Amino acid sequence: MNGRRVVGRRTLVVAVLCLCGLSLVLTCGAVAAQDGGGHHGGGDEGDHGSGTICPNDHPEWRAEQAIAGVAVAASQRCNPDSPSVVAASVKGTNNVPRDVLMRSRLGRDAVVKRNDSDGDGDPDEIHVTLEVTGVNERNESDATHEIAPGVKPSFWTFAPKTRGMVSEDSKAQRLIRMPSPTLRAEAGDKVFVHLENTHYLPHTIHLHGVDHPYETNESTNGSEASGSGPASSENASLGGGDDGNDGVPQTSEKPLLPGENRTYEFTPEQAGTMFYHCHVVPNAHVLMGLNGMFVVEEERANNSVQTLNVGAGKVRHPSKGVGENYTAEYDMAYQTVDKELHEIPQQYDDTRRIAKEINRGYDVTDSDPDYFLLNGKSFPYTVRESIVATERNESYRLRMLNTGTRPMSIHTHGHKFTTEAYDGIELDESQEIQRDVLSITTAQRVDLTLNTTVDGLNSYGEGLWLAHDHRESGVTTDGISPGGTVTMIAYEDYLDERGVPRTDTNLSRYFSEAYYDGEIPYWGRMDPEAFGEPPGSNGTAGGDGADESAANGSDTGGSSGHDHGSGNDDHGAGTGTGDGTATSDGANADGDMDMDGDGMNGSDTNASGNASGGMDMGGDGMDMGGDGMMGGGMMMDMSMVPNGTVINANPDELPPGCEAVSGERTVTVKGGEEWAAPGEAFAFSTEEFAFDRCERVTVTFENHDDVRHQWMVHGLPTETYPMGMFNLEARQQGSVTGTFITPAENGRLELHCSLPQHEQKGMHAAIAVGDGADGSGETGGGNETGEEGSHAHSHGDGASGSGEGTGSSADGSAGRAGVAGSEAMSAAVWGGIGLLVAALLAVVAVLIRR
Ligand SMILES: [Cu+2]
Repeated sequence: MNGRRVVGRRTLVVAVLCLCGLSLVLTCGAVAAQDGGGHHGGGDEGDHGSGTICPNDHPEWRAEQAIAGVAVAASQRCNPDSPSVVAASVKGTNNVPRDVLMRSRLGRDAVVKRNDSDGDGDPDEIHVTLEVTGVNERNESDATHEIAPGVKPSFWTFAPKTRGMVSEDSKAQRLIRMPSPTLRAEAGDKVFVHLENTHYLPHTIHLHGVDHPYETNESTNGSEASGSGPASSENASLGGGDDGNDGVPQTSEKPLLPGENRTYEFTPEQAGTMFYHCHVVPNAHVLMGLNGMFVVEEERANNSVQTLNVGAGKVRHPSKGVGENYTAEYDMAYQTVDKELHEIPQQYDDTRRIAKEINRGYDVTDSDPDYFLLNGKSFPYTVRESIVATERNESYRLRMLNTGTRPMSIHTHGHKFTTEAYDGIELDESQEIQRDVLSITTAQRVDLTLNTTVDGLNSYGEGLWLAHDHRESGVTTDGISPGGTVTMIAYEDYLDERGVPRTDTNLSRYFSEAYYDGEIPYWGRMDPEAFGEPPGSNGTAGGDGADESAANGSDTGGSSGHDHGSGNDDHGAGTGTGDGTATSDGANADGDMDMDGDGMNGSDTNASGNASGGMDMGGDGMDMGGDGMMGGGMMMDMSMVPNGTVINANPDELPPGCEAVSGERTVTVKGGEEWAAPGEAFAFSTEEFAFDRCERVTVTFENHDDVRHQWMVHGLPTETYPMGMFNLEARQQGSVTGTFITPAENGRLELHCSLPQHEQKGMHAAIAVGDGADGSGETGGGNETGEEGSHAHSHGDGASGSGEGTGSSADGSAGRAGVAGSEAMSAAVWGGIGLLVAALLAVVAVLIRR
C-alpha cells in the first residue's frame, strides 16, 4: 500500500487502544462497568483484592527516569502523567527533542524557556500558554472525567496548551483536567502567562499572592512593558483599561472575551506558595475550577523548575531549594463542588443561557458542596492518584491550597506535621507549630513539613495513615462515606508496584458507582441479617459491604458487578490493555511524524537565546501517533505549514471509486467569534459546502480569532485518509491552505473544530458531496447547495439534542440536511470513526493471518 502503513503486531495493540480510546470510549466504559471488570485481568498476580482498582495503563511512566537530560522522579500514582510532560515542563517545550514534545502532547508554545539573563545556568524568561477549556461539558453520560465512580460534574480549567485533537475523548484530555496545573517559576524569573481564551465565556487571571504591579495598560497610553505607575484618572475609570494585570473586571481589566488572548507579564520576587484564579464572576468561575497553585521557588543556580505540574500532586522534578531540605514535594489542591452549579454547563449549549444560569440563576449563598476534591479527585480515586508516598526518616514538603467554599480541618493520622509557611510567607521558627489538625481557610495556602522520623511524635511508624478533612462532610461524596478528600500517607512498603495501597480490606468495592449511588448496605457482608437491606427496599441484596475493619481481603465475592468503574476514569483509553506506548523507545510512531509545531505566538518577545532553532512556525495539529490513537496503524500525514498544520493533505491520491479528478475547486472559509450567531461562541463563515464527487478542493482556512481553531472534516474514506480525516489548524489570526479530494460517493461529511465545546458552541459545518445524499434511506434535503441549512445555527440550546441514533454510521446523516444538531454530528462522527475502526481491525486481521 502506501508508505503510511506500518505492518506488525504492534498494530493490533494500537488498534485495540484505538477502539477504546477513540470511537468507542463510551461504549467501552459502559461495557466495563457492566461486566465486572474482567478486562483488568482480575487477580493477575494474586494481589490483595485490588486487581480492579488500577488500570495500570502506563507502568513505565511511574519509574524514575531521565528524559532529555531531565531527572524525573518516580511517581507512586497508579495513573501517572507521561514523564515527557515533566521533561518538557522543566526544559521548555522549545528545548526538548521533538519526540519528547510529541509524546507530551503539549503544544509547541505551552512552556517556552529562554534567556539565562543572570548567567546562573537556568533560563530566566518563562512563557506559559494556557487555554481555558471545559471538562465534562457534554451531557453527563458522555463525560470522560470521573471524580469518583460514576460522578462526572463539569468543570472549567486553565489547561496547558495542547495540540492536535482535543475533543473530550482525545488523548490530549489527560492534560485537561482538574485542578488547573500548578505553575512554577523561580524568584526573579520574568514570567509571561499567555492566556488564550478558547472558552465560550469571558475570563481573566488574577495572580493571588504573586507580587505583580498594578496595571491597567490603557490602550491609549499603553506603556505595556513598563507596566507600572498609577493609572491616569481616565483609565482608572472602572473597566477602562483593556489589558490590565490584576484580573479584576471592576478595577483594572476588561474580561477576556471568547477568542481573545492576553499576556500577563510579571517578575515575582517573593518565593512561596501562591494561587491564580479567574476573577470574572469569582463566585462561580473560581468554583468551576478556574484556579490553581502558583509556586515561586527560591532562586538557586542551575535551577530549572517544573513549570507545569499538571493535575498537581507530586512534583517529579523538585526545585533545587526544595531538594536541599526535602525528599519530595507534593502540591495538594483542594476544591469543593456544588453539583447544582456544575450541572449547568451540561444542560445547555446556548451561551446566553449558560451565562444567565451561572450568573443569575445560581445562588452561591444557597449552595452546599456535594463533592470534595483533592487534586481533582475524590476517594477512592484519591488513594491511587493523590497519595503522599513516604519512606521512613525522610522529610517531605506539602503545599496545600484550599479553593473550596469552606475552611477545612486537615488531619493526619500517625503524624504530627509542622507548619512552615502561610500564604507564601515563611514563619519564624518560633511560630512553626507542630500539630495534627490544620485549619486552612478558603484561598489559603499552607506549606507543611512532614517528617517521617519514627519517634512517636513526627511519625508513629510505617503504615497506611489517612490524611483527611476532619470537617466530616469533607470525607463524603454526595453524603456517602468514605469519599471526599480522604487520602493516605503511605509508606512505600505498603504500596504495591502499581502504587495501590496494600490495605487489609478490599478497596475495590469503593470503585463502584453502586456504592456512591447508595445501593450497597454498609455492613451488609459482615452481617447481612443485621445490616443488609431492610424489608421494602429495592434491594441490591448487597453482597458487598465489608466493614473497614473486616479483614475479608478475600476477593469481591458477590459484589454488585460494578466493582471497578475505574477503567473509564480520566484517560478513557485503553483500559487495562497494557500500554502500547513506550516512553523512550525509538519505535514510537511519534518519532516518525512531522512535527506539528505549535506556533510560538511569542514572536513578540525577544528571541534571545531561543534554542528552538527556527521552529517558530506552525500551528498545531493533530498528532495521532504513538499513544494509541493511530500510532502504528495508518499514519496521519501531517505537515507543518506557516501558521498551522495540515493533516492528510491529498492533492493526488484518488479515493476508492474515483477514476479521475472530476474538477478543481478553491474555497476560502473564515472562522472565529465574529461569525457566531447569538448564543454561540465561535463559528465558520460557511456552514454548508457543496462539492462534487472526486473533486479536488483546495481550502484556505482563515482564523480571525486570537486563539487557534480547526477546520476538521470527518467521514472521508479511510483507505485514503487515515482516520477518515482531513484537517486544517490555523494559529491565531493565521491562514492555512490544504487540498483534498472528495469521495466518489454522494454523501454528507461533517466538520468541526475539535477544541472543547467549539463544535457545541457553534463551530461546525457540513459538506454535501455530490447530491449530498448517501443512499441509505431517504435522501432528505438532498441539498445540492445546502443553502437552506446554511445559516440555521439550528442546534439552539442543544438541550434537545437531535436524537439521531448514536452509534449509527456516518451514513446516518442522510436527510439531516444542515439542520443537524451538534449532538447528531457527534453521533455521526463517532459512528464514522466506529466504521473506521472496524475497517482498521479488518486490516489488522488480514495482517495477522499472514
Ligand atoms: Cu475552534
